[in-house]
Amino acid sequence: MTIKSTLPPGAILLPGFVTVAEEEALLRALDGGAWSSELKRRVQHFGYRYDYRARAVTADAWLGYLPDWLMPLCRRLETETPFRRMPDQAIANEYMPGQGIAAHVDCVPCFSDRVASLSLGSACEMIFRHRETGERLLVRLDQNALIVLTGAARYDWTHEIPARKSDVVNGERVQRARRVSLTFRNVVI
Ligand SMILES: O=C(O)CCC(=O)C(=O)O
Repeated sequence: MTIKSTLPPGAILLPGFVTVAEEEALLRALDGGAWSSELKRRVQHFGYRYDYRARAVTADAWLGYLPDWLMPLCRRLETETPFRRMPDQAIANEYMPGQGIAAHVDCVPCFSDRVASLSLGSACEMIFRHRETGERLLVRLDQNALIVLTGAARYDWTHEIPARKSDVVNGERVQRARRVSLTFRNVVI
């Protein structure tokens, strides 16, 4: 069965949110930082540490303010996107070919009502699944695009990235390359 290619209600996609030069600078800054291998994919946490086991952010999880190099992007999230505020937490995820992220809704008691994710390095397919009806939607997240999840997309649909080495895009098999995402949130504690 083919999956409909459309955004779930409440999801807003902003293609080309950063330029190639900005993308390179963000990737350089991330690769100059300390990637953690606590999961199958490597991650970096900024602002607050998210505890994957407890599925929680605790008050003692504060890591400090978001780094200066993220500030221009954070200001743009506040003024130019439906995210509409300064985030205080960010997680970078690195996906090598074959890696993905399991279906989930971002922790509801931990994070506020908006989540924004920027795709760097390459594109990917994100699958949304309605928590009650099981309906599935396929969304292509292009390199340098930003997706903002609000409303139903934030709460009523899970999102996931299938762990695959290639995807079929417009009928053609495309090998995956390294993708790094930067996901922004506001902690509620
Ligand atoms: O890689 C992405 O764009 C999504 C990341 C994500 O869903 C998460 O960090 O919870």
